[in-house]
Amino acid sequence: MTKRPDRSKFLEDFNHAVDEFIDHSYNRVINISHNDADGISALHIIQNLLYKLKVDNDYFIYNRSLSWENYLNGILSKRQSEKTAFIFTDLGSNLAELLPIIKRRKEHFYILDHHEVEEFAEIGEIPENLFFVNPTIHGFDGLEHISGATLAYMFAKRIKPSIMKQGWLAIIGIAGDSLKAMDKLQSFNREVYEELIDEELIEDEKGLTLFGNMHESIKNGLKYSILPFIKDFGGQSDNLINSFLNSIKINPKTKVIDLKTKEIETIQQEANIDSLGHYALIPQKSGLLKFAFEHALLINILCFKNISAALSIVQLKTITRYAKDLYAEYIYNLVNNLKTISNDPPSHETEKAVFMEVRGRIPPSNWSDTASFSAVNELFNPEKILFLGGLEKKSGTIKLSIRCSRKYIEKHSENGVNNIISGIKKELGGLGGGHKLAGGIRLSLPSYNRLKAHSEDFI
Ligand SMILES: [Mn+2]
Repeated sequence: MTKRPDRSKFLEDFNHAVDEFIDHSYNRVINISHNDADGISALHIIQNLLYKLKVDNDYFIYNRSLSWENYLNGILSKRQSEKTAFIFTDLGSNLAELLPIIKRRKEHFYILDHHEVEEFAEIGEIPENLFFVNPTIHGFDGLEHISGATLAYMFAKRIKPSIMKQGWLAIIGIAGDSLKAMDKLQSFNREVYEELIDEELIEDEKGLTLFGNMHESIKNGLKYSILPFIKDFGGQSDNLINSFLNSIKINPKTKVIDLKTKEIETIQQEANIDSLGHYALIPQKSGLLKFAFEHALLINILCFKNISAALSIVQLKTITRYAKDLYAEYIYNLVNNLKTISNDPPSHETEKAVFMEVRGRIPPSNWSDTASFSAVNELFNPEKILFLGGLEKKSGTIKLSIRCSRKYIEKHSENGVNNIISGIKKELGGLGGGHKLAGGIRLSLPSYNRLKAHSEDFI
């Protein structure tokens, strides 16, 4: 699995898909995308392309709560046409599920995804009506090297170069998925990032990175930063943080982005944080929406609360009161959840796994992000796999967010979260999938209990 990225193999798939898409001049194109910031950004890029091409189009958002069979049943029409194409963005790599469906259809399917493919070697032949573009099968990292929106951007821009103006959407996708400062980007993510800086479509800045609150004062930055989560200040009282800042002669009201180099040095030293990095700004937007990371996070938040608000915020230049309130509430909760995770003992711990059953302590809509930010901030033992979740009332199943640290992947590169999920599904059933570092699964209660009792068998 840790093979070197093979760029020419990937570009072969990519160019083939682009050529086929251009050659077929479809009458109708339906985009299916993922319900997160990366997926929503990819969706907007493809919608822009289809608008420019003047193709009749439609879109759907898939949240993985149904099997592909059941989900597509409601979308695929009885009448089949070769003049219709489906473009899947930021999803569609569950090939074992999807291939039997695609084989029965006349429509063409373009899958532009960066999630790992389960057991790709065993998939067999790809049907003729499927154009499968996934850089992870050629050794690329789906988080650092290329986001779903980056791939959608590359595809759309190849067909219509003027799509470059929508390139900032790719940066939203990258910021939402990679959870890293922009100086850590590699490969296609980096190339697209630099291209957009050169074209002045985005701005790159260097400074103290307190992601989640880059648009705020240093007082709120320390209090509500989620990347890094600052143990001494995260979720603490204003008084405590203000007196700390006053003691080092920094005005608590100074905006994070206005801090001088000397002040940044002092804060890093005195607060014992190491958080100097690059961040991206979207020039045509203002306030929170100007900051790529915060904008992406806001889309992720809205995806859970109000999918149409998530779709429309992308078009706005300034944030709505509704979205602003949701964001503030979310950050407040997440910071407190991270405090809970860093203070509370696990519900169950084995040699290789940490189970956190958080129903009642953390609201279900926060599980996935609490797990992600616990992992990137290493709030649990980074040598172990985190299973965080509990009973989801509406589905009656146990919903688990599964995470591991980058440290873990460096040691066990062949056995990331996606492989663990595949193994669990094979033995215990359930629905789910993911990346090397992050994924999710829904299990029945008996299956969950078996997982807990025999977690070592799956890791
Ligand atoms: Mn993605």
